[in-house]
Amino acid sequence: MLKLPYIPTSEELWNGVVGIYFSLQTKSPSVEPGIDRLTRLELRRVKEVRKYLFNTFRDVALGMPFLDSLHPFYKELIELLIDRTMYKHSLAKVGHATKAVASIYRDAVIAIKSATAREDIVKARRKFLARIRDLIMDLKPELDFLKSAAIKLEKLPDIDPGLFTIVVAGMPNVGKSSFVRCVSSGKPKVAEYPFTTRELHVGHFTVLNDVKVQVIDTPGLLDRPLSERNRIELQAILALRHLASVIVFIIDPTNHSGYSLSEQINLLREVRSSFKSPIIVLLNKTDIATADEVNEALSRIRGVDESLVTFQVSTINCNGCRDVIRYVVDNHVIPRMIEALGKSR
Ligand SMILES: Nc1nc2c(ncn2[C@@H]2O[C@H](COP(=O)(O)OP(=O)(O)O)[C@@H](O)[C@H]2O)c(=O)[nH]1
Ligand SMILES: [Mg+2]
Repeated sequence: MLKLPYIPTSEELWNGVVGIYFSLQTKSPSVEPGIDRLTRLELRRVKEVRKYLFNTFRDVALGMPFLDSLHPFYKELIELLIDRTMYKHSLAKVGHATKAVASIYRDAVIAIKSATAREDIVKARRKFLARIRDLIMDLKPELDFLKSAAIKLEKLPDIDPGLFTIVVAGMPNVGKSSFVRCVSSGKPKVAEYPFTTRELHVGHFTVLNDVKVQVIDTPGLLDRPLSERNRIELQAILALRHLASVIVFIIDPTNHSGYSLSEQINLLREVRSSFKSPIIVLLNKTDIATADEVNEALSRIRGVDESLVTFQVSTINCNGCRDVIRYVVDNHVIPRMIEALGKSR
């Protein structure tokens, strides 16, 4: 999702510098060149080194994401993955290194231009390369840190936080994946999610001609009590609140999922108190649920919150799923678009 620059190691940078020196040679090495030619060659070398390091440092310093301008969902996940202070420090240090390169270059140019003999040039070269090497090696901890940060950032889930997003929750086996399949136009995509062994399953559908809606199944995240989570896991789960325009919470009123109604109601209660997003509750498996099971579930749901909107569906054949989507579009997608229109001109 995030497009990241390549982060070289200190060794790679140094090799790059040495490579520039070797690739720039005098045209006919058998002839002993005069001091003017040596001077011109050496000036070209230091200039190329400056350009190479300047571009590389700039690409790293400006190419890595600027935390404060990221969507809060990504920002929260990134801050769980990497040390924010070290990240900012590392980028600042690499950015400043462009200035140090410029100053080392200026000194070298003066020394090379004032050379009157071959030895003066060799001396200027030694000094230039030693200073460049120190600069590069001094950046080692920061470059290593940024490299490992980039590897972690690449694993962030590939989703569009700007889309209207339905987050699907509920205990295992209640029919979450089936629901996502029912409403998605294509095959849901899999996105990695840091801190959990599982992934997100991301589906899409289009409403109102061409408004894209995203529906995310979160196996392993919103399917067991939040109170059982460790701190990091919990934060990774709660980052979803920046994403969830609406939560669809699925309950299996039959005993087929292996989880009792009470366990499911407890999770619903937790999700309701941890997320600000509106919640729509689906009673699933109505193809096999008895009237008693449905009524019992409905009354327990009302016990959590009188005003919760419920739908009865059967995701095995997608019965009722269209009604859910129509409800979400009419009551949440359209109002949000109208609100967004009001903010623009
Ligand atoms: N009878 C019945 N079974 C269903 C229904 N929806 C899902 N299932 C079954 O319940 C099991 C779990 O479904 P799945 O969508 O994988 O649940 P998830 O773990 O919440 O993602 C599967 O065996 C489904 O076939 C339904 O509406 N009726
Ligand atoms: Mg599933």
